[in-house]
Amino acid sequence: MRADGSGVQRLTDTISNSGQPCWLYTPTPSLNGTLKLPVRQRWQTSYITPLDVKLSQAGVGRQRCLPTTLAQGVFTILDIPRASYTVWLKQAQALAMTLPVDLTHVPSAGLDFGTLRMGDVNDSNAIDISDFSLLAASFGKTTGQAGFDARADLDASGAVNINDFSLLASNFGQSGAPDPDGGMLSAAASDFSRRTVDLTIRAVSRLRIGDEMMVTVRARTGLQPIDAATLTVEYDPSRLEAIAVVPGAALNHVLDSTQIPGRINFSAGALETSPQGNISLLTLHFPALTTGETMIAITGGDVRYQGAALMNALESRTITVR
Ligand SMILES: [Ca+2]
Ligand SMILES: [Ca+2]
Repeated sequence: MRADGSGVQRLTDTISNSGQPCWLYTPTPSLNGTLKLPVRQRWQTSYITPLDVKLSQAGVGRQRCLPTTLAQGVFTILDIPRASYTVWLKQAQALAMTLPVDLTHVPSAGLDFGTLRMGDVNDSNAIDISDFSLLAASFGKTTGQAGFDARADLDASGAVNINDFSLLASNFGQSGAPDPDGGMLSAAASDFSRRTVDLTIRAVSRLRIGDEMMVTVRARTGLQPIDAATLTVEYDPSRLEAIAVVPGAALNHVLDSTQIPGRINFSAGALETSPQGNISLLTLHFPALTTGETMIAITGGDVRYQGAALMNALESRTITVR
């Protein structure tokens, strides 16, 4: 019985016809959740992990619970008011997910959330280069060592290594189900005084139709080391055609390289080294299709070192095709 007396129903005893009231216990529903944590072994302590669970109706959060999984990957939430809900679940290093549940007429329900998508090192509900950069900062470190960041130890092995990178890379670029309470967790505010890295374009400014132009996108960092970069390059696909995208050698772990006509998205990072100076991030090969003036522009980007945002300016270049 809850403090407000609900959960217990008063009935009149009709069997003995004594006229005395009797009490029938009708428990409020409970939820039994199951999930899998990739790479980790069930029945080991690494499977015990805190969760943030929110029950919402029509997109509005109604109840928040902070259960911890047992070693077999299950958790229970008791005493839930009878209704239908969307259950939003987040583990700090994984993307959030949702499942519907109807607890209107049942004493309990089971929900299988499947395998969590790991890689959200900074608990922002998105997996991007800020997570990669934090992982890179702790790469090769083990529990107890200076610089070890348990958030980057995605498989809870006690070491940040290539297994953690693999988990992050497999989910790179993805976001979790939105928090029903809205404001989810933004990454720590950046120190703008550290934003000193420019993304630049190196290309010939004039070429003849049919010529193949090589365009190199670089990070100009000065003495600032970097460990990850992401960028978008845009161009006019009626005038230029990108036929090859070649990653640079300095950020040698490519996390994303996708292209549609007119746009290239590219993300890469380094785990073992922290390059600095004039770093070639990628080289693009463009044959010129038509004469006239056209532009190649870096329209978005983010450069990181040990999680800190460093990007200052983005460059564009005008190209004349004769
Ligand atoms: Ca994140
Ligand atoms: Ca690990």
